[in-house]
Parts: sequence; C-alpha cells; structure tokens
Amino acid sequence: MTRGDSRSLTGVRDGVWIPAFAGMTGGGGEYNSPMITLHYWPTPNGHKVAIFLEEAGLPYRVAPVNIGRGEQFAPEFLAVSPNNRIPAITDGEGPGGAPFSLFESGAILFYLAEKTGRFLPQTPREKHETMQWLMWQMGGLGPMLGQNHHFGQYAPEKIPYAIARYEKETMRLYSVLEKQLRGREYICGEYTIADIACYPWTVPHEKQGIVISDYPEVARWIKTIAERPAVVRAYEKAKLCGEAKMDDEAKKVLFGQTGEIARGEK
Ligand SMILES: N[C@@H](CCC(=O)N[C@@H](CS)C(=O)NCC(=O)O)C(=O)O
Repeated sequence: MTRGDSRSLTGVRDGVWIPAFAGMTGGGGEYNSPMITLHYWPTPNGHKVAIFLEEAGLPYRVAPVNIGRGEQFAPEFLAVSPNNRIPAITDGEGPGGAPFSLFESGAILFYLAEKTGRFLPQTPREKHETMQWLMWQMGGLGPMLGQNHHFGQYAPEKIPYAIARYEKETMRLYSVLEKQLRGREYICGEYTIADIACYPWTVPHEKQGIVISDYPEVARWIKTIAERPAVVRAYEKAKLCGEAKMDDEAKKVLFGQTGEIARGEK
C-alpha cells in the first residue's frame, strides 16, 4: 500500500478515519482541529491507543502511517514522532488548551488517562501500582515479545539461541502475568491502562509459542478484554487500515534501519 492508497480510506465509516496526513500543516500535525488525531498502524502498540480512545468515547480521527512502506519517515510524521514509530497523537486541545503532540504508547496512555480521568486510579497507591504495570509492559512485555516475533517469525536466519532466549523470556513474562491475575479480574483489580497496554501483545500468543491453557488466568483475562465492546470496535476499525503485512518490502524498511537513516542522511 502506498501513501496514495491510504488516501482511498477517506470517509470510510462514521467519518472518524481520515487519509494519511490530510490537512496537516507541518511543524507538528493536525493542529487546526480540537479533535485528537491518532497516527496509527494496526500493530500491538497502535491498538493500545485505539482501545483507550474507544473505551473513553473520545472523538478522534486516524491518520494511517504505513510503516511497511516507510511512511514513518515522512517529515510531517517525524515532526510528531521523532523516533519514527507509531503510535503518536496530536491533540488540538492539549495542556493549557494549546495544541500538543506525543509519541510512545505508554506516555500517550498516561496522558489520555489524566486528560479524561479514566482508567487510572486516583488514589496514590493504586495509581503508582498501575504505572508500575504500565512500565512493566513498556520495558518488558512489549520489547521481549517483539524480539520473540522477530527471531521466531521474521529473521532471515533461524538462530536457535535467539529463538530460545526470547521464547523463555516470553514464558517467564506470561507466568508473571498469570500470578498477578490470580484473585484479580484485571491486572490491578479494576480495568486500567495497564490492561490496555498489555492486552494487544497477548493476542498473538500462539505465534509466540505460548500454549494458553498453561496460563488459565491469562486466558480468562484475554477473553474478558476481547469481549469488551470498545475493544471489539478498536479491532474492527483497525481492519480499515488493512493488515500490517510483513512482506519483503516491509522487512527491508523495518529491519534495515541505521543511524544514518534516523538522521535523515540516507
Ligand atoms: N516503545 C514504543 C514502540 C513503538 C513501536 O515499536 N512501533 C512500531 C510498530 S508496533 C513501529 O512504529 N515501527 C516502525 C519502524 O520500526 O520503523 C511505543 O510503545 O510506542
């Protein structure tokens, strides 16, 4: 899919999805509108923010960024997300009412939770516990499962040590989650941004080498979240972007990145 193809998404369903970068003015994005713009591609980190926005019922629009075709290097997108990664948001009504943009899904979830007063407990103890599990996802579950996907599914060479290393780490992390969920409906008791951050990474559990029946609490938690109407809506809308295909071109874009590319010198 090229940027041009993304534009053909104009107007699909209830008007919240817009073509990539439509109306963006440069220097940081869609600042003419008070509505939140989600810079998005249907991947686990992208799903997190779409789930939050659906759960909170915030009006938003989506700017698809086809990371398999290099759209994350467009200057308009880099102005919002200098790390050339999705997700990112622009909020026409940020802190103090001024336009604001953010990248890093954990920071975005925290921002949206504070903005809306949803999915982050207000009492200090519960709030910090939720942040602890959010950080666990950002520093552990996401990156380690990402390496599991890389070496198990995408790497051109099958490296047994790397595959085993990340499969073992995956099993360890699922076991930690399993223990935490004993006696709790959600990770921190009530449904929070910690669940929203972790869930999308556990959806492809089979591909991660996980036998989900070995983790009955995690299986029960996955099913509960999958059935939430907002989660169903987020995944339905994700299909409008198409699939995050890992074809040869995508592998070249995603796995060939160097410092020179990040500096815009290549
Ligand atoms: N820590 C970041 C990770 C974001 C990330 O890795 N995004 C991937 C998709 S899941 C991406 O945009 N990849 C584009 C690239 O590698 O160039 C977050 O949680 O937002």
